[in-house]
Amino acid sequence: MHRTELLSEHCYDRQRAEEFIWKHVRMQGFSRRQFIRLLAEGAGAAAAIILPFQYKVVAAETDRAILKSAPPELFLRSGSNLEMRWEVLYNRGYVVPNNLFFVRNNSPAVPRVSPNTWRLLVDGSGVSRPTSFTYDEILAMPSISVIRAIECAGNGRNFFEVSHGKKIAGTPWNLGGIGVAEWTGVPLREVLERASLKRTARDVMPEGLDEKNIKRPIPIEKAMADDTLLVYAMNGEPLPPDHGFPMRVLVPGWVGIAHIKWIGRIQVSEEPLYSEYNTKRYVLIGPEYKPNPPALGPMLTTQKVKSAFELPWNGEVRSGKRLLRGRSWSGEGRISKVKVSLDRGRTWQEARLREPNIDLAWVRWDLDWDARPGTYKLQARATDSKGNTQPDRIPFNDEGYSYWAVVTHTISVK
Ligand SMILES: Nc1nc2c(c(=O)[nH]1)N[C@H]1C(S)=C(S)[C@@H](COP(=O)(O)O)O[C@H]1N2
Ligand SMILES: [Mo]
Repeated sequence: MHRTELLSEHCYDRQRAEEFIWKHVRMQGFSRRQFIRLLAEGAGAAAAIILPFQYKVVAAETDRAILKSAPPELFLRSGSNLEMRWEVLYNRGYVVPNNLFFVRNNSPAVPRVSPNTWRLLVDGSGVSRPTSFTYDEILAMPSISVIRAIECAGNGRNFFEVSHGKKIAGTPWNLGGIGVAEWTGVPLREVLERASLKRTARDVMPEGLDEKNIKRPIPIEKAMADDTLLVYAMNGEPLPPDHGFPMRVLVPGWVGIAHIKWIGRIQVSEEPLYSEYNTKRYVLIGPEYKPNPPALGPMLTTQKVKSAFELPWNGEVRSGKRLLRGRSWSGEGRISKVKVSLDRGRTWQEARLREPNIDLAWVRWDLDWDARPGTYKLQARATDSKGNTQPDRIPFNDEGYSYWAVVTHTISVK
């Protein structure tokens, strides 16, 4: 098969499926000719006859685009996506409760999966014993809980319009495409090892059961990290349907799209894996970015350092003494410093950081503010533990990913 053909997901998947089935029929003593005949009956059918488990991921029933209630005072809705309103965090704690957590669905509907029939298939050239797990089998494995952020790569997209004067198609996030939760699950490493992970494994591609079968590869090193999890609980509750029930992956620090929801399959490969989500989308395309074949530009991996105020956009607050609050975060570490300006960057004050300050999650900060009537141009600039500081301006990219420059938040005090 030609290289270009492998860029088509369909060709690629078909070729992989055939290789996989061929390996198994050979193990069971079938001849090449019998294999070809089986293929002619359809790869799926062949797989069902020979394999002790279903090759194709189980089909899922679909439901509405979003299941949780999304009143306009809590969320900004855009199609199948819900943006968190930052002001709702003002009187909350460190984690974002499940009912307030943002939602980003690429497929038109939430798949409904029964934990009784659900299976997770781990297969591909990178494992020597393809294995399928039931819900209960995974629940019975040793689990851990970690507090981490999930943030959409497009979070902040709207600000490209402000900084570069260009409106970009795609979910119009302000900065509410992020949330922090406590995630409970089994280290992905554990699951891969139970399928006899090969030392030569290179890439790991979790695949969703939603209509678009969303999938995006991560390198084996990231898949084996202590806090990369197969997640089944969120803030102490079973993972809600909108967030990937029965299970999703957590890939700390990485772009939201890496955290595949409604997972049905994990392909492990000795060869680099590609999907349109790391070749055509979720890559940086623009005058200042070079193509990165087979990807159209640099692939997005870790999230940048950013900040937001716990205030409504273009909102109003009553005059008086108050705590001006916000949060800052980074996909590369924890936050070491936050500076705040009330006058669009003319003068700066250092904000007080409040515990906890967890790596790859966020930190809450505040500043005493004697808010007198008038219009304020608030800015916050964070620095993370790797020394990355939010810049004033970043280069444009066509899809509007990764807006991490300082944002001006206008507030009028009445
Ligand atoms: N299967 C599947 N997984 C998915 C998505 C999707 O559409 N389908 N969206 C991704 C994107 S783009 C983001 S930002 C996060 C959002 O997670 P949340 O909806 O739980 O907040 O899930 C990711 N995982
Ligand atoms: Mo996303």
